Amino acid sequence: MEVINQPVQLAKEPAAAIDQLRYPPSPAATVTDHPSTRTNTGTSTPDTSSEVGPTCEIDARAANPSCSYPLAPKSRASNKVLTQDADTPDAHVVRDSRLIRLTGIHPFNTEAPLSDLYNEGFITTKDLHYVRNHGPVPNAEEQNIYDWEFTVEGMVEKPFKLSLQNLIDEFQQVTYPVTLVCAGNRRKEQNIVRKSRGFSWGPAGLSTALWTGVPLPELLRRAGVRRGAKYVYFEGDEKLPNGQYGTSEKLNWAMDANKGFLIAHKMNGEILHPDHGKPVRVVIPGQIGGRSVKWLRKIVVTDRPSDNWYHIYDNRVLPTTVTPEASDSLPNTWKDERYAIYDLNTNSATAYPAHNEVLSLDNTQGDTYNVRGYAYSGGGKRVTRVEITLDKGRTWKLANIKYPEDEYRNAREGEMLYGGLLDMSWRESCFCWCFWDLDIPMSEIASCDDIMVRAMDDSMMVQPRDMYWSVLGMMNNPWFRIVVHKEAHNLRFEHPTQPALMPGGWMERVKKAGGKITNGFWGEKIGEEEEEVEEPAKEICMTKADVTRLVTIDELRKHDGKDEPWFVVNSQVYDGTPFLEGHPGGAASIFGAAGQDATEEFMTIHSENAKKMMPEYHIGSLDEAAQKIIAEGEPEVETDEPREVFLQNKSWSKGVLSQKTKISADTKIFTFDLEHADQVLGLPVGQHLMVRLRDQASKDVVIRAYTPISEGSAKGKLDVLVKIYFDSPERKGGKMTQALDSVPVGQSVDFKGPIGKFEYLGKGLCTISGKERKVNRFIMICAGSGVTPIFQVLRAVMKDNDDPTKCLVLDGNRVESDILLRKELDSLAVRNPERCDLLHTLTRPEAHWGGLRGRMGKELFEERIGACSEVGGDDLILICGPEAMEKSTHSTLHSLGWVDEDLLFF
Ligand SMILES: Nc1nc2c(c(=O)[nH]1)N[C@H]1C(S)=C(S)[C@@H](COP(=O)(O)O)O[C@H]1N2
Ligand SMILES: [Mo]
Repeated sequence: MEVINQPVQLAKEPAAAIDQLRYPPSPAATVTDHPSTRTNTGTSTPDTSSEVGPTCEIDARAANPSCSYPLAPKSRASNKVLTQDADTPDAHVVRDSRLIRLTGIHPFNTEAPLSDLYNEGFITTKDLHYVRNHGPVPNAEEQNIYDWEFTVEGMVEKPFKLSLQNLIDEFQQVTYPVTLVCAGNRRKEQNIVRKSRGFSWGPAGLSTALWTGVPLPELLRRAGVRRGAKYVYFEGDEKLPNGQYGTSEKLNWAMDANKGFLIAHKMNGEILHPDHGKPVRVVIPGQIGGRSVKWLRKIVVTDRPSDNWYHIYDNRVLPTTVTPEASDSLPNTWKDERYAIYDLNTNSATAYPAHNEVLSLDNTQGDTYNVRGYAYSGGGKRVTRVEITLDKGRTWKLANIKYPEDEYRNAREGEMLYGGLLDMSWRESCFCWCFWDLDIPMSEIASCDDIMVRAMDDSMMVQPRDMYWSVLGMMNNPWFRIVVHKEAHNLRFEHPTQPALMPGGWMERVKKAGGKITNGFWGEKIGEEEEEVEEPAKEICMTKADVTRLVTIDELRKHDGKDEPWFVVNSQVYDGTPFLEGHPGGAASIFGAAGQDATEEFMTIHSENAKKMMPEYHIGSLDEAAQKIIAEGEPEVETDEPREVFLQNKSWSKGVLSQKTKISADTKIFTFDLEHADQVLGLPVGQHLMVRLRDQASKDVVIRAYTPISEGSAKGKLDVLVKIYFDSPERKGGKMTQALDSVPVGQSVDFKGPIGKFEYLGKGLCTISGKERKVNRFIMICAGSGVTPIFQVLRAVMKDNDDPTKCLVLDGNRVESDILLRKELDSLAVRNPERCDLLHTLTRPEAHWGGLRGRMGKELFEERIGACSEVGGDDLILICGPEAMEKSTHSTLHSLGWVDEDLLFF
């Protein structure tokens, strides 16, 4: 492989000249060229200036009294660990109580009140710097922070590991100001238009600090980048639901000193604050904050963009046509690099007038008001124009712009700040926010309806009037609009939104009043436009209007058997008899509820459609005495007699979680101990059980049906295989599966059952809703974790050598590693070649995959299953998978002539 040690050599330019261009000669420049010859100051002597904290300000000023560049205002010395954080994994982090929490208590995602942020000036203190943490903050203090190590590896000649101490000792340090902006800045505005998959940032999701560290090109040069490498991946330390936080960048940007990629270990002259990456982070100027990986552990040079979950499913702007629901099934859209955000877009917001600021109109003749705020652009571009309109964009006024960043460019040659070279004179790029302001006569403000601002950058791109809404709600940058209200002798100003769940702002107000915010006129009525008022979600009525009968507890209790099973939901009494056959959960689950209050199970398991059917079965309501008895709950019947069978259909039995076995990235087998070693589970083949637990976060009770993978006749133990749908920053995961995953070993979970309308009796005989049916061949179609009930039936069929029944199994997955119970399935097929035909098909197979490819659609079914030859014949199709798959399978089978009589959906 050809070696590119210094990409500059490819350009046929003298390397030294380019280097000089990038790093103008300075007293320390030679050190950079020969890092190995530099005398190491010894591991026990960390950079002392970092401990000096605020006095750095004095040092910098003393070294250069003429310097005019801003330094950070003083941080609050009194900050300590906040009581809110005490019970979280972040109990080691000292924070400022002014920060507004956007995602509850934990993880810590916060912005300062806009006025406070603006008032701090150009450099933000660590107290008010916005924070975006996907998970817990690593505790770097668990070791000496200077021993913190990270690697430089991948497609490099000389991979190496570096401690923070090495980073400080062996490389030239630099310092410069950078504004970090979260891609979600101003997202609340998008969320009001339409809920996106992201939490609600106000306009203060940005901050500026002086970062000290080593330019990334220096590290990459030491490692020697190999030919063919095109990307560089950064990975953080903290463990998150979807793996480590990591993201990649284009390598040629990372190598380019103009782009300013920095490996930083100081912020405003101090050791990094834990929330901001203590002790080492990446800082990538001009780009969204999401690329600046904190708590850095790995730098990996690669030939392709990262497949880290957070690189794919975070920090993207998908086309505006993609809805949150649709995005779930568009992995290729997510992976499309064109939709990944790197450079920031041009944006601006108004800090003053502040939200709810009130101005008296008395004696203001001749006065002006100084309207002011911030603006920024991306990729090093400069904000070249800021304009204000008081008449909805018909006319504009030019605002003044201040660029404090320029003041650092005037530093003397070789000037040091916080132990790093302050060397920006050669770099044209603008990596920081700027401030704009304009004095506007009070008379004009008093007579306008709104004040709007827009900025333009040096490529003449101007902020748009209209919002570009997208699934993740990122990069929101339409004109920032403040509404002016005239109230008696006062003016009151109203910003678009307030951050997080805080009420307030014209957007919310306009929407509630039925205005359509995206109509091009900020939701104000134009002409005869129809008002669209959002319907509040309606409670579904489950009662029949003319039912007046009062039911006593004795009456209810009489109907506790298979004969006329009655059950109670929300104090209303229903007769399940007419629905025994039609119930998708089988008659058994109605029998299970007979004579009882089934509110909890019913409400958590059933869809809106199911609820709509309820009036048909409504026969009365419980009388007061009965309601009281039900509300107080049943006394638990305790018996000393050890029970033979674990599952009961009328009461919950407790299984104790004894083991969690991880079998893939998101799938685990949960093993429960039954009440005693000889107790049988008691689950007929083909049936399911209900699992009940309490979600620790919301305290809600959750109930779901599962099919265990242990056999129904198994004794003492119960194994349930569960794919866990983790929460992601932008999407709620599975409530049940995550709650189950967080149950600690040793804790109990409730089970009840069996339920289900299908049962396999053996030798081809089964029952469906109680009716017997003889089957010669099962056609089993499953996907993902839908394999579990299929597996249970398949195993029972194959276990009995005298059972002549055949099985065709079609198991669809995405990639090979997604196939669940692979070994078990394959071994059943291998041992029964005559009877078991097992086919795996993958939609995203790796190159070496030798099995079927593609979706489980018409083509596959036609070829493998064929058309239905006889309705109610010898074939029965069992189907289990995600809802979308079940639906499409249903219609495809219909088109092949199969009818519902021969289909069974688990
Ligand atoms: N390791 C790690 N790095 C991370 C994140 C994270 O959660 N973990 N969040 C990213 C995002 S989305 C942003 S906007 C910035 C925020 O940096 P700050 O918290 O220092 O302001 O950090 C980025 N780097
Ligand atoms: Mo972010």
